[in-house]
Amino acid sequence: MKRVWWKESIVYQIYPRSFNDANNDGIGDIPGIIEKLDYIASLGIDVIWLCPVYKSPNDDNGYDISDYRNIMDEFGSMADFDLLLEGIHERGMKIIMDLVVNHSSDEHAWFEASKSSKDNLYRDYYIWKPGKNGGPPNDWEAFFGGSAWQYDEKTEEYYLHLFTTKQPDLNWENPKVQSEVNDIVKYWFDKGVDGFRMDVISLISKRPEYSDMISPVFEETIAKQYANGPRVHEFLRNLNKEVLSKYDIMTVGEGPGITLEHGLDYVGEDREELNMVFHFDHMFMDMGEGGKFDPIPYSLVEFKNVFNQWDEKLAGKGWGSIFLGNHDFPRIVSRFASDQEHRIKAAKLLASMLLSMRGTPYIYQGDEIGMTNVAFESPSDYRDIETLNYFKSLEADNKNPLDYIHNVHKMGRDNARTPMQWTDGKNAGFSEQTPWINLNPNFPDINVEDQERNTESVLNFYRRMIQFRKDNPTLVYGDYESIENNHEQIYAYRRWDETNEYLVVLNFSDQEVDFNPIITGLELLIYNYSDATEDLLMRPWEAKIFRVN
Ligand code: ISL
Ligand code: CA
Repeated sequence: MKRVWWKESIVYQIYPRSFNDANNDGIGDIPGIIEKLDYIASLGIDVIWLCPVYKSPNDDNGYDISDYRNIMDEFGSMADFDLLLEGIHERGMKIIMDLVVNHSSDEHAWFEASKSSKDNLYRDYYIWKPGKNGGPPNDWEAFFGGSAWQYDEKTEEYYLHLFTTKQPDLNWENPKVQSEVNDIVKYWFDKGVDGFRMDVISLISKRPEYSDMISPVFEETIAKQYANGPRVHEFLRNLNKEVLSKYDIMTVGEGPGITLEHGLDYVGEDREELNMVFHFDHMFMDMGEGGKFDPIPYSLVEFKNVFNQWDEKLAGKGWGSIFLGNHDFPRIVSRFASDQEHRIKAAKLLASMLLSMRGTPYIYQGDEIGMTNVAFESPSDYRDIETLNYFKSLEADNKNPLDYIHNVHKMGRDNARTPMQWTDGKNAGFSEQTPWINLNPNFPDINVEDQERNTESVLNFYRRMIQFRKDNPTLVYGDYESIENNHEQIYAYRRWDETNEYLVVLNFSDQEVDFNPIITGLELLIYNYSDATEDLLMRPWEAKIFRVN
């Protein structure tokens, strides 16, 4: 496998609104990030992925952009951004931005022009269709509920929005839209940014038939109808040829609907499209028939299977990304491990996994201290548009949101959006002002300051694990093979190359497990119980990494 920096990098994702508030208005901002750059560097991070900071009316917290070349007022100014960029580069780190070009904000000048008349120059920047039988052009549903079409009285047509009504989809069939995107990307590269995470890039090419939904199961409709449209690869190859290929940058495409079958089409080394994708095969495993807010338990066997299949598919041909959560999903320790009595061990176990797999690891802010889900009591404590729409839809069905709030406690996106817990002081050191969203009340127990002082903290475990990966390129490039795939509690795998071999054993359960594969010559290197020994009698949430001699 060809050696390149982005394969060897460890990425840290920042959700600016919830990271650190420097001017004390209750909202995280760019100067707040600058204050914490030494902290991020101290973890051993190579690349920061910054969620959107562009001008936006914040219907979807910055994923609705009204100006791609300016900074959101609440986050600071372009001068602040330039300082951030400089501060990151000075510390030997890189920065990737979020590129949200499946849709813009309805307050973008393009859309304002587009909706003003049928014959204006920007009409075809978006997707407009006449209605059918007095209703929308088809029965497509939006990701966050309701029809994906919005009627506009002025020109008497509907526009497509796969997300909220304030996020109209751009029309990539229009070559002018493609060249606008090229120019935006070039603008940021010329400023010095080191790459992009591309939001819902799997959705940019629409199937021209616009036929009705093919399945009542929304996931299936996404995969077979919304995603991987006929021209997506042509669009990405053009972007690559015109802009990406001219810079030493990294790209990671986000993709609902990017299944095993499609992965290599995006990231195959011969494809000249993207470096990596985020697929969601392990992100939808615990959603029942009713979708996101109908959670079901996940099975470890299935979870391992997802990682095994993807690794096998990409091996030698493309590169993977390893992540367990982000700003759209529950906290990883609450979702895939345990946030009760074993929380600290469980968080370290997940760190052991994230940082020992083949593929570039992505750490979401707060996971490095083991932050957990939050259970707000009242629907009015929630801020996320997806969650608010869910409450609205319940009310529309004459149901009481309070009877369903437990689903939001489990799955809601705000779980990952409570402010970063820096200290046990006022507002967890996030801000002097009441934050835009409530804190998780557990901040007196879970915070950076406390964990800095404790050598056995989750935070210091992350530091050790990151250093361990850096010292051992075998963990980056070496082969991967999982053993005992049908074991329901243990995830165990080997990583090896010509010179080294490691064995990772992770007990994903509250029970003690006597795990007995026949492997000799084990030398214990990394562990999350201070009195760990070389045997494989695995205590609850115990993690061990061995050298195999
Ligand atoms: O969060 C999800 C479902 O609850 C995902 O399906 C998510 O909507 C999807 O992965 C796309 O996410 C990205 O684009 C959205 C934005 O709201 C998310 O924050 C972003 O990560 C629209 O831009
Ligand atoms: Ca602020």
